[in-house]
Amino acid sequence: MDKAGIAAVLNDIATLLELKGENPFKIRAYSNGARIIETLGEEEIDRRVREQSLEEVKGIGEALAQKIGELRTTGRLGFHEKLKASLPPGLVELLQIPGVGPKKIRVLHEQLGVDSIAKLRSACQAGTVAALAGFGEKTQAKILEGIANREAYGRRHLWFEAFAVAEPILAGLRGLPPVKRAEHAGSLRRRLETVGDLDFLVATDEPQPIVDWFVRRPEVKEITAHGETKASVRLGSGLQADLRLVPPEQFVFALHHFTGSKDHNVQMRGRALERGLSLSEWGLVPAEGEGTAREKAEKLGRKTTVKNEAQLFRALGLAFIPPELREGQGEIEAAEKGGLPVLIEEADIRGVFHNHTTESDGHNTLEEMTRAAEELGLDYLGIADHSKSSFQARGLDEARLAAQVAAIGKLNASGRFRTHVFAGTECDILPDGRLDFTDDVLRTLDYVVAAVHSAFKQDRASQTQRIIRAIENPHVTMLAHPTGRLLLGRPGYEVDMDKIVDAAIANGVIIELNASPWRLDLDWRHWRRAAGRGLLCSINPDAHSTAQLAYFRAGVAAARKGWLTKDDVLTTRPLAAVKKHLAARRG
Ligand code: DGT
Ligand code: CA
Ligand code: CA
Repeated sequence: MDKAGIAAVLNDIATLLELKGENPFKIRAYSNGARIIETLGEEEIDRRVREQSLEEVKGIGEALAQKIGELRTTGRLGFHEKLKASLPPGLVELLQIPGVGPKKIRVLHEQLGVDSIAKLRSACQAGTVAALAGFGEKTQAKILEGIANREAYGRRHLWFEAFAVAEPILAGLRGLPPVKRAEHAGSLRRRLETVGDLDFLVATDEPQPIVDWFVRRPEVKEITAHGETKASVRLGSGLQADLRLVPPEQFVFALHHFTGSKDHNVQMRGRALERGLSLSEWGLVPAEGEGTAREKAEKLGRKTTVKNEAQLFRALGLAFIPPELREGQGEIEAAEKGGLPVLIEEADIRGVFHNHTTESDGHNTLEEMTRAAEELGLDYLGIADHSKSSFQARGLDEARLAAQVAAIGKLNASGRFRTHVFAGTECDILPDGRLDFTDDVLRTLDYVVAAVHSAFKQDRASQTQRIIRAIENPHVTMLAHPTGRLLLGRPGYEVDMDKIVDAAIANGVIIELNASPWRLDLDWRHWRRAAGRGLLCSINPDAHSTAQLAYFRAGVAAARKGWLTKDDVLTTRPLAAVKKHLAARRG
């Protein structure tokens, strides 16, 4: 078992022991052990298990060393399994309800037989929780509210929407006089496709007025924590936001720490230790010597020479790692070797493909879409309305498509807009992999986006074969949203993405990065390897209105997470080069 797995088991043991009411020192030994194991290298763990020298690591006692050894060599731990079996499985879940800690859970379980969230809700509704010693009406009401909130707010939020909520808050923070610096952190700054909560970080010597400003924002629905250097609130949208305030000299370290990801941080701390340094939210200090990392950092205080993140990375022999890449997926190795990509930027985008008009299910006309694209400064706009099989989206038949092609030709010839319009189609891939239009029809278009909109439930092999058949059609320029997933909605259909990427490369077909914030499909986790093998990307907003053309920004964020450079993306190329690419494709 790898160290992340071992740490997870140790943390789980700590929680289970807490539920059993075990001695706090014993509990802390396990949670400390989990933290320590994450800072060790995998090779070091192997060596120490072999040499039975884990106990020499500070904070790991004999009992813990034996358990880590068992997990490492067998992947299981008898002690953990017995402990789990001794508690009803629903008890652990109860920990997720705010205001319900291990102590209360024990009482609820012993006195009322509560061992699940559903039973806890019934007990509250029946009023029996309020009657317990140490609970009362207020606690009971709070638990019920917590259960209701968990259902309403327990979900994650789309990055694009969360970012729009966060921007004015950040601007507001930056405008407050005592604020020296303010940034987003967490998954929002890393531009993960969904975020759990918003994280804000502020550098200041005078935290109180800033905390007060934050909790009094009009969009705040509930204050969940209100401290001197920290606050948490629930916003109207159900989104939770955390604010942390630190002294200016600590800002860079806190920013790096609270940006995460956790995996990235664990690797960075390990790297610091190899250099005799201890990296934490407080600072970068010598690992040896008296005192905690925090005490040492506070002693160094304003003398720290690290003033920005670039200097923090440099202090560990690394090039600056953009937040989007901080997912613990090889970015540190790349930064060490000077192998980080020069990531694509919003300003690199010259045009957008795969957009809809009122001819199918869009909300704006061809002219309105073109004007909006021009206002965004785009050199070209690709229209691709639905094809006839997508009747629910008012898909175009051959005659309406021909009329649209003529209208686009006329608009381009009129010279009314600086933005060139490409005529295309979002052509359905039929269940057997044939396309919705014949080759003779497809030939009349500038480009073709092939898309699955039906028969999602085919088995993996047939679905893969179906899509590959479409890719092999010489008229297909790009494949749309290759898994069909809707974030927070439905998972994608089953496909062998490696095979699809191979087929796209072999046939010179582009795969889109559908930039709709609900899709972001193909997922960023695939792009680094796919582009490395030669796959060309197109960042397509799939806009159904003029406002949605701006979705390309969410696409650029996802592309950056996928390590993509300007050269990996068709839509960074100038109009002439794109015309040439499309013409060559049509042969
Ligand atoms: P989210 O909010 O679930 O989308 O993900 P993050 O990455 O924003 O996580 P969050 O808000 O829990 O914490 C922000 C960052 O703080 C996280 O990326 C790494 C760092 N961090 C510091 N201490 C901890 C810790 O004890 N646990 C976790 N999970 N993260 C920590
Ligand atoms: Ca967060
Ligand atoms: Ca947070």
